[in-house]
Amino acid sequence: MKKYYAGAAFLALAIFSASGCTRSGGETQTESRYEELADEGEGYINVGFCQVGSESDWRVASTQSFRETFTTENGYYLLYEDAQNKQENQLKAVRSFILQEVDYIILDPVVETGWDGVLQEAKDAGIPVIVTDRKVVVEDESLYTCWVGSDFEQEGRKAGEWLEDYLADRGRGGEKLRLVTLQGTLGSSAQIGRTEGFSQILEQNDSWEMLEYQSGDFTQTKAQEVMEYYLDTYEDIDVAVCENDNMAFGAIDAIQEAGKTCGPDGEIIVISFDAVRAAFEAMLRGEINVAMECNPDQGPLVSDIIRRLEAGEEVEKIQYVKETYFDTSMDLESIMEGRTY
Ligand code: GYE
Repeated sequence: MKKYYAGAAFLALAIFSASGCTRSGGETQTESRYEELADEGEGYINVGFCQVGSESDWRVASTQSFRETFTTENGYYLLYEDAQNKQENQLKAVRSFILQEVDYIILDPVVETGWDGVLQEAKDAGIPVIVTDRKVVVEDESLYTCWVGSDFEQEGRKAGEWLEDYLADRGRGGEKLRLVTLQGTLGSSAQIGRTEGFSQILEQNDSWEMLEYQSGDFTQTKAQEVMEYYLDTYEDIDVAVCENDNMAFGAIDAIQEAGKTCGPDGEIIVISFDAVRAAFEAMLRGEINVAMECNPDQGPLVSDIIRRLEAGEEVEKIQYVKETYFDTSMDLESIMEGRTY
């Protein structure tokens, strides 16, 4: 077990000063803070987890999964950083984890690129990095130990295939269709994969016209603005593809405020991703047509990887979580009962 070392405090201070986080009391206070961490973490597996932020219900469930898994009862001491959706905050957090000599770094990267430098630093320090949920794209794959998360491209493809089947079942196959997409944070794996997967099916349907793509940054507020703009700009919109549930909620607010309707009995088909509890409720209210499942409960999977690494075992480089989808033709109330998020 590595321990935090007091010398790191001075370097850490430099980082926090640069980020404007120096506390009153300066050097001495910062140094003692790390000495405290050194004591607290002793005897545990020290894990630094760098989370994306708290932009959505999915993210809240993800944070809960990691916090509930990486507890002292389970043998872990967790250092948690919320990056507030900014890669620069994540770079600082990873560097501070390195300085504190944690045993493992868990990274959920906001965007895919720009990680080579800091991951090389972690590798040089001998700290394994487990990437979770979103992916990193790096020149040298040995810069991280493994990745566990969702197959976003498949989610996007399945959403497109669901739409094909839905229309065919209603005798609307081949009908001219106007779609808009509310994309997630640009450059994030969830956005890239979902956009790409859906567009593969879009290309196979000549009668579908994608009017526009705009990012709602995975948030309800931003998505509502984007949908308001779409409704002002385009007279007829048949489908809103929302790359997460919270953006679907924002889109629904905009649709209803514009005096339009959505869902299975409405004018606009709403396709969503994540399938959090509030999305089930929206489906039960008849506002969302379908939610492609994305499982945020990845803490236990990462813990299992760490346990295997601790035992000197090999781990698979890429591990996908199992997922399905839910739509209003299903018995949603009973499905909801067995779900934790
Ligand atoms: O879909 C969205 C969140 O990366 C899968 O991030 C995650 C996405 C999720 O903000 O709700």
